[in-house]
This record gives sequence, C-alpha cells and structure tokens, in this order.
Amino acid sequence: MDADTQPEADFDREWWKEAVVYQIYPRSFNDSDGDGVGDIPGIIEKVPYLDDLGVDVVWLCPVYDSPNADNGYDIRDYHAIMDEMGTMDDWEDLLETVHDHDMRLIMDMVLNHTSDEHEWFVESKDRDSEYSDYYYWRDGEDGELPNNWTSIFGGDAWKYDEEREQYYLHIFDEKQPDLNWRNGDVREDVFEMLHWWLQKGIDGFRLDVINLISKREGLPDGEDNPGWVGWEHVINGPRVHEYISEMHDEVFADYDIMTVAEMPGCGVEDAKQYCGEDGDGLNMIVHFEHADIPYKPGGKWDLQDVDVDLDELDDLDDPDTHFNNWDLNELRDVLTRWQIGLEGDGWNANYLGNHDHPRTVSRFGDSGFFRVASAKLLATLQFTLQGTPFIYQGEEIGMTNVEWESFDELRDVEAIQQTEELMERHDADFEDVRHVVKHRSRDNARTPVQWSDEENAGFTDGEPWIKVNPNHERINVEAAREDEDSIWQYYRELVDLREDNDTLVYGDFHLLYEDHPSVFAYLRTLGDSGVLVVLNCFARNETFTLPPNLDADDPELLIGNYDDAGDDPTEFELRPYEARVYRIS
Ligand code: TEU
Repeated sequence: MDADTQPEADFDREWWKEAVVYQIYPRSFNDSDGDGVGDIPGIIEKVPYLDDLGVDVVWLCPVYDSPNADNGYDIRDYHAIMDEMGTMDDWEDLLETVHDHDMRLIMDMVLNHTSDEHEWFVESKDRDSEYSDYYYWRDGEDGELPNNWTSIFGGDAWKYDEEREQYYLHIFDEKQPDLNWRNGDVREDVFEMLHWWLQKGIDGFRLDVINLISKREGLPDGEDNPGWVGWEHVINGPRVHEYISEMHDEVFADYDIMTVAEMPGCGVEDAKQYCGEDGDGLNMIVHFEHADIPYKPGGKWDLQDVDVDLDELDDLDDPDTHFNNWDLNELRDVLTRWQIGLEGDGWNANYLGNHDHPRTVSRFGDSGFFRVASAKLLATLQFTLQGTPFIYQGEEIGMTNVEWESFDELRDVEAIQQTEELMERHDADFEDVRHVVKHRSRDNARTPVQWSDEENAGFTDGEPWIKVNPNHERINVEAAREDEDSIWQYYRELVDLREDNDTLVYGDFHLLYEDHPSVFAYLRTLGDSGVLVVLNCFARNETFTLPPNLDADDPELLIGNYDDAGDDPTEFELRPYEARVYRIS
C-alpha cells in the first residue's frame, strides 16, 4: 500500500511519530582509536550504516565529560565532551554527518543528578557558596541517616560528606548526587544549558529519569519492600508537572524537536499528564511496565521471581527458562493498556530493550534454535504497534546475553553492587549466582556491537573495555548483511513497510483474542484500511482463525518471518515464533 493511495484520515502528522529511532551506547558502538572504548569518530564511520538500515533519528547516550561511575550518566561538565569519546569538534562533525544523511540527532540529557565531581556539587560542600542549596543536604539524627531510602543500585541513598558535615541524597550511585529542583537557580541553570545544546542544532532530547526530579516534601521514610525503598516519595512527585511544563515552556517550546522522557514507575494515566493533549508538552514516555515483566514479583535482583533457592539453581534442568518465564497475558495486557490509553491523547515509544536491560531476544525470544525467527517476531511487534519504534544497537542482528565467567568481568556499577549484595545475602560465591547475573546484568546489553567475525568483533584494535560476546563469530553485521534472510534484512523491510503505510503509524489498535496463551493478534485501522498482525510468541505450533466478524477483503501478506506464508489470513497454521502481517482491506 502506498501513502498516496491511503484515505485522508483524522490525525496530526508529526515527524517524530513517523521516525524510526536507533539508540547508540557510545562506549560499546565502535572504537576508532584502539583504546578499547567506542568513540564519536567511530560513530561517524558508521553513519552510512545507520542510513542503510533506514534509521531516521539517532539517540546518543551521554558523551559529556564524566568520571564514568555510571558510564556518562554522571555528568561532570554539561558543556564538554569526555576525552575517551573525542572532542567537541568531533561531536560537531557527527551532528553534521547525521544531518547530511537526512537523519536527526537527539542527545541523552541527565537532569535528576550530576556527578559528584560537577562544579556545582563541589561548590555546594561549602554552606556559604551560591550552590549550597543545589543538592539535597540533610543532617542525620542521633547517628541515623536522614531517612530509610535506598539507592536503585543497592545500599543506602545517603552519603556523609566530611567537608560539609552533612549527608547528601543519591538515588543512584554515591557519585550521582540528586539535584534540588525546588531551587529556582538550579532550574534556571539547567534551562540555560538546554538552550545551549539546542542552539547547536540538535533535534531533541531523551530525558533520563525525568519523573524523579520532585521529591516529597520532608523526605519521609519509604515503605519496606524488597527492591528500592522510598520510590513512592520520588517518582511522579508533587511538583514534577510544574517543573516539566516550565522546562517545556521555557525551552522546548522554542524548537521543532523530539522529547522522549524516561520514566520508571510511570503508568498510562500518569503518562497522559506528561505527553497527552493537556499534559506538560513532552512527546513520548519510555515506561517500564512491559520491560520489567520478567523481573517480577520481587524486583530485578531478587530470587523470588524464579521461585527457587540459590542452592537449587544448579539442579534445574533449564535455568534459562526459569529466568525468562514470562506470561503473554501480562505482556499483552500492558501493551494493550498503553496502546488504547494513549490513542489520540499521547504517543508510545515502542522499545523492548536498551542499555539497562539484558538483550531483547534473550528475554522475550529464544536466543538458541529460534533466535532468528524470534528476533524477527519481536521486531514485528515493535514496528506494528502504534508509536515510534526504538532499535537498540545490536538488536538488528539479534545479539544475545553473554555467559559471565567471573565477577571480574562485570563492569556495570549496578551489576557489581547488586551481585555483591546477592552473594552476601545468600552467603554464595560467584559461581552460585552466575545465572542471575546472566539474566539480570545491564552488562549484557553493553558488550560491543558485533560488526564482523574478526577478533573483538571488529569493534576495536585494542583491548575492549568489556567482554566481547564469543558468538560474534556467528552473529555479526557483516554476515547479516550478506544473508538475505537475516534479521538485519527483515528490519530493513519493516522500516520500508512502516514508511509507506500510514495505517501502521497512525492507525488505531484493536486487540483480537484477549487471552490466547501464545498468540498475540491485533488489528490496526485507519479510515477504511486495515492491517492484521498475528504473532505466535512461543516455540509451539498454533492455529489462527480470523474472527468471523472480520472481513478480509482482497488480503495481502505484507511481511512474515517464514518464507511460504500464503495470502489468505482466514485460517492458517502458525509455526514456532511465526509472525505475519496482512493488509486486509
Ligand atoms: O535509568 C534509570 C533506571 O531507573 C533504570 O534503568 C535502572 O538503571 C535500571 O533499570 C536498574 O535495574 C537511567 C539510565 O538509563 C541508566 O543507564 C542510568 O544508570 C540511570 O538512569 C541513572 O542515570
């Protein structure tokens, strides 16, 4: 179907709704100078690659000056580029190259916290300084911490500073103190800095944990829970809408940009207040409701979710299955709620993986025998829901989780702290918790992009900063581009399909078969045109029957991940992880 032949319907065209976004985690993308760390010139080399894939927007994870306690999410200087990544001139070249390829660039911006090495924080240790109130400084009482909040990365959320003789709040690592947004000077400085970047010609921001910026007055104790204590006083806090709409009015409203807000703990009703018609003016939300499904019920690093004891782990026939045990009803419910909830009042950011989660195909698909089929199925899901699809680097070739052989191989601040706590809690050694790490560590998503079967996967000529997945000998970009049935080629086809099909971008979502245990099927409609999506999410054979109230008028198969699927969607057999998309009217 051609865009020209589609009926005019009632929707607002926006470039950021039609775009396909590609997320780059620069440390792990491509190293140009052999120091083992990816860098900006390395990204520039690969811009034509992104263009070939059909990407419209590049989201660049932080490259600002940083001591790298959390790989750039701890910013020391918002106006400078970190040495390992290159220079500001390199960054300017990147922006120009991306624009020359008719793509856009959005920058990852971290505003909930800075590095403890940021000038504001260093100055704020002096109670008389103008920055004294830029962070959350509190006294502890009778040797107690100011409250019982814990850090998302493990341990307490407070650290004592000898110089100021007070505690400061850090929701993330102790090297990431939280900014005090109640202070108008903080907001003014932040807004000025955002203008500075926008005036360089960037096309928008991904805003890191931006719904955490307003903490409940008085910082009361949090309820006891196995994960993060205090979250109910931090997420979607009392003044968050005031701050975000102020940022929108003072800054974003002046530019034609895309704003993607990362928001843990954001539900669909909250989302409308941020990105709906009468909301704060953001474009879309990266929420966690589907991404956290395989972690439940005890939180990401709790063993309850596998319902076994650590001691029993080794005896399990298939520990991988235990860790990836998720229920289609749950996923379908979450996605449907967001699809319907934001229809006409907000917009979805459709992602399955990013740098904070293990690899998508290892979590929601099959990283073994059905890797290719299941990765294509997951891509089909992402591209056929209403919303903007986000590809995380390496997803386009179906990169998988890694076997972590020893504690020393871990690099991520969260993985290191949580693994240490896990070993301590269970009096275990690394070997005993290896499976947990394999299925939970963010390092899985941070192993270098596998460009080729060469040493270090063609990522670097030096010593890589993090382990390279040995399966790069099989799974790599070079091989994928040569193979016409590869996941990579399938992504290309999906990009083209979505580009030519307004129904896939703007069409309404209608769920079919509410509780089928394996098949997720839905219809997208726009005016008279309809697209049927049928996804068999597991390795079982199933039968699909078109509901009798639906007519398939002159149907056509638009895309599928098996060769010989027919054009008739009325009734058919679905093979393991089979995905089919039909035009049905
Ligand atoms: O992440 C925010 C966040 O809360 C989670 O992604 C969390 O780090 C993870 O799920 C813990 O299991 C953002 C960034 O994406 C992440 O890389 C940073 O570490 C974090 O903020 C702090 O800036």
